Amino acid sequence: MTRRNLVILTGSGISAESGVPTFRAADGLWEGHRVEDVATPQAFARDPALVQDFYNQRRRHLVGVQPNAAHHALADLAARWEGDFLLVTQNVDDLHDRAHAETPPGRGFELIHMHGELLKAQCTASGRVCDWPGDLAADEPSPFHPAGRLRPHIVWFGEMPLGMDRIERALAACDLFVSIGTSGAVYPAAGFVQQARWAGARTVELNLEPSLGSRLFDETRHGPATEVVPVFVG
Ligand code: BJW
Repeated sequence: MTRRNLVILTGSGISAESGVPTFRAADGLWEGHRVEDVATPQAFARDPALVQDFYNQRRRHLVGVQPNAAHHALADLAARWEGDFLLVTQNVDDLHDRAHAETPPGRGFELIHMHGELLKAQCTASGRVCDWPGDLAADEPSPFHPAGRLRPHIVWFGEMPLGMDRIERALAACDLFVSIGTSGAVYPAAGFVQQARWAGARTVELNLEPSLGSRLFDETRHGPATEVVPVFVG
């Protein structure tokens, strides 16, 4: 692993063995709802109580889970990596944050939660973000703006993912791109491998099974993240 500019993309598969459900597995439904039915601005407008409840329950669950060997392996890698290391996670859990807090990373390290963070809330009027203040009600008033409400700080379908300028710059300059635990079903993240290839990067997939874009990777290793990630990072 001598390459300089590293971009790692993670998805829900990396947190699966911590006990956080993935989205598109058989058990990926929440009380019978597809993620596409609760994770949209339209769903929030239609039934804010249902959507707030979906996220309140997931926050409560998150408090009881821990980072696993795959999160820790990436934190160890970040601590010894000498070049730029951008970790882009689609996950809204805080398991990478906790793993990296235990093993402080090198100076070239950055973590972007491109789909937001469960433990934060956002004002619908001003866009300001705050720490999760406890369970949110359907019409939770915003502390920032009299006409605003607090919504989950989550990027829903049809909304612009976070940090895209930084991610695009890193992909354009990357030497090695590694995708871990994601099905490749959701864009723009699913297109990152192609952008990395255009930049001339080597591309590696670490996933339980071949993803939708598996053929775009130079190397694929399939198995549980807690096994394949520690072996890959060495
Ligand atoms: C393991 C494992 C183990 C299991 N070890 N592995 C038509 C065509 C193309 C695009 C579109 C389209 N129609 C609409 C779009 C755009 C849309 C989109 O992609 N829709 C698709 C459904 C087609 N995207 C958007 O709307 C995004 N915004 C956008 O595009 O803005 C415009 C834009 C323009 C230009 C530039 C940039 C932007 C926003 C997407 C928001 C996604 N939000 C969600 C929910 C919010 C978070 C939450 O509530 O928790 O984010 S959806 C959900 O999917 C979540 C995830 O982050 C995301 C990705 O899922 P992930 O992580 O890949 O999970 P799974 O379950 O799919 O896969 C898990 C994988 O792990 C599997 O492969 C398993 O095998 C594996 N695995 N156990 C290793 N132990």
